[in-house]
Amino acid sequence: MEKNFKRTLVTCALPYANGPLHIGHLAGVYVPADIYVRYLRMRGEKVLFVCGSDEHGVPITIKAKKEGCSPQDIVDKYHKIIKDSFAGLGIDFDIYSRTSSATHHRYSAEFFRKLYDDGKFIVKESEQYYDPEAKTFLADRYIVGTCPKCGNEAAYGDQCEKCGSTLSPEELINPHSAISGSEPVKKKTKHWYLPLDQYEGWLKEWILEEHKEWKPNVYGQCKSWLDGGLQPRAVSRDLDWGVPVPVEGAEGKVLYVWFDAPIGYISNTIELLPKTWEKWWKSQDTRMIHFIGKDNIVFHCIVFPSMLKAYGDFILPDNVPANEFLNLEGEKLSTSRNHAVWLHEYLQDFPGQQDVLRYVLCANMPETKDNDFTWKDFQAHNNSELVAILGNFVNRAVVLSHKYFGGLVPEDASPAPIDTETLAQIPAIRKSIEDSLDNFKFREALKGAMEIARLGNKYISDTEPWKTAKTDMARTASILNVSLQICANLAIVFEPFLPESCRKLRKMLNVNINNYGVHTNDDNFDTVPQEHPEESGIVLSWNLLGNRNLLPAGHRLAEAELLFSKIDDEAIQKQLDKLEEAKKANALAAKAAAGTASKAAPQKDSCTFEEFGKMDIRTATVLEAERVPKTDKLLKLTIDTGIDKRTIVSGIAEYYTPEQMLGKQICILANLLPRKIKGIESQGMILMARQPDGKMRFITPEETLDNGAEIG
Ligand code: B3M
Ligand code: ZN
Repeated sequence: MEKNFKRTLVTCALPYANGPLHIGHLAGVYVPADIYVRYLRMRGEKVLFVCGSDEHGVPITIKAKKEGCSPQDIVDKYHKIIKDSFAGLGIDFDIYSRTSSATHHRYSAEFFRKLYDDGKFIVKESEQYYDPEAKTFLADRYIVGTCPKCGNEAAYGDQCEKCGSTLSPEELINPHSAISGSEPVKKKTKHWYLPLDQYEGWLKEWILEEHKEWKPNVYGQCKSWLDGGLQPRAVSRDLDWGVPVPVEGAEGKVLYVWFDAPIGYISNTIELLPKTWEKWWKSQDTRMIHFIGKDNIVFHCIVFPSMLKAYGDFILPDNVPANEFLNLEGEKLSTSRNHAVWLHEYLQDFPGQQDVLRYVLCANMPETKDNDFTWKDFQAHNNSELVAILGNFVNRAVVLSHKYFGGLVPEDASPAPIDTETLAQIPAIRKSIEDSLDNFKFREALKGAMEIARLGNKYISDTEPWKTAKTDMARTASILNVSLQICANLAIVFEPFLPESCRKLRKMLNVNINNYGVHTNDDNFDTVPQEHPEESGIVLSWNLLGNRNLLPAGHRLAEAELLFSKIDDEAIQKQLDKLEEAKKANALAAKAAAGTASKAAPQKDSCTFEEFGKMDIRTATVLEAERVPKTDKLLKLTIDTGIDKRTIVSGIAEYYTPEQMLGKQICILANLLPRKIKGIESQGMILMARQPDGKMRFITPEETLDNGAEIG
């Protein structure tokens, strides 16, 4: 943090409001961002923490069609689920708004219009797929067909979700519109493009030269994009869900979702701070940090900065500490396969244990490479670290202080070497935690915090105040004083990582925290502690970390409360079973899909309506049935067609006995030219359905009809 800045704007990728969030999102983006913001605030920095739902884009409209509701219904539903999950996990944004808000629509249209008026776009005509029946252009996602690589009949025009191949609509076999089912045609359309190629030189300088400090995964991805050469990118789409393009003659067009979504960071700031938002976006002494996952790097490092640069007065991100992906039990997290731990379900299954998930996800954060979450590891982190070390130490210190000193902080009258040596280690640990956090190394920082808890736990185990209490109360007082000072230090150092547990810990210690960040209005950062200020004059903040005298002798403690509790094997097994069930359901679905995809006989050549109309298909009833001698497969049937009584020879003896046939109502092709089979004239054909495995069954009307009823 060499640069001289006065405030920090922290943004988190706006989650798509087309589904709930899972632990991958949390570990990749929101936990690190929240830790970082809490840390800065405790250091007394002014921070604005902005997020919201990304509510536009084609997937939302597809989901709405599938569920038979409007896109607005979809985003309303998931916006709420997502927002509640964040609150449940203590991810504490200053604003969590949405891109369907009026402010966002107005501001993103204004942003586009300014670039348009300044001549920053180019206009291109191109041929795009069009649904002639629904009279609408089709995004690649809206075109469905058979995957040329794996035969999946429900592949999208941009991707096959079964085999994971990236596709273009041209590659699909039998492409059809997801809206009407008709075959798409190509049609000319006009779109606005941001000519990224014109920004390439500037981007190379700005990123590759001036931001060598960015994380290697981020820098590397930017470099490979820039080395590959940039192309103009369309910023509009033919779609009816989104922000309408604010230009005449642009009916039926909206801003491309990746154009309007990052503007959501700005419009959400405007919504919160209508008068002073520009200070956060346009003054050089503001530092902006984008927290995102690795799939969003190009948009945040290349596209959005180019948009901001094109506009003019905006600041650019100072850093974009993108993470890699989190896997689950050794496999990729997958929304469509339901291989995920959903946050709203976690919060239900583990009430009050949000910090455990924050802790485990931070300990396994995919900072430099993809990483794995397993439920066993989750249990181990909880039981052997949070419960056995941090929780156990705090509990012993507070409970013993109540037991021997009536809940008052005892006096440390005669410090022993072990006391001073233990406390003396904290400042160095603090230094290394700060280094880690300043460089977005959250796992390392968490390890540092845990080191202080280990230190305390070891100290109290080594000094055994429950034993000294029998012989030496002065010594016991010193030990518990030191232990409580360590507890107060823990309340500071863990606040960014485990906010709910630290709230409990502060309550036990009867202290407050100054996290400086709470917004009351446009210009006012409230620096007054928010918690029970009347009870205690003690206010913790980051700059006190390492201090040996946070709690004065005589200070009253509140009752001890357990910070963490053991998670048993049963709870873990339940989660593993849940994943296993999802797997089984997937396997079944895949089997069913593979069955229909590969085994069903290919469709025959097309016939015309007239050709079909020539067939005289009727209901009829079997009057007599007998085997045709010397054959295995043939039955001779006498049937009543409603027109006449006639004979039909049919190859169904493998599937039906003559007795089973008597009295059955069936369907026949009545006007098939007669043919001789084994010397018998067969006058028509019985309609049968043949399964891929060869099994045959009659087509019979749903209820008995008159014979001779016409079918067609
Ligand atoms: N909604 C994409 C994603 O979740 C997206 C982020 C927008 S950030 C401006 O991957
Ligand atoms: Zn495929």
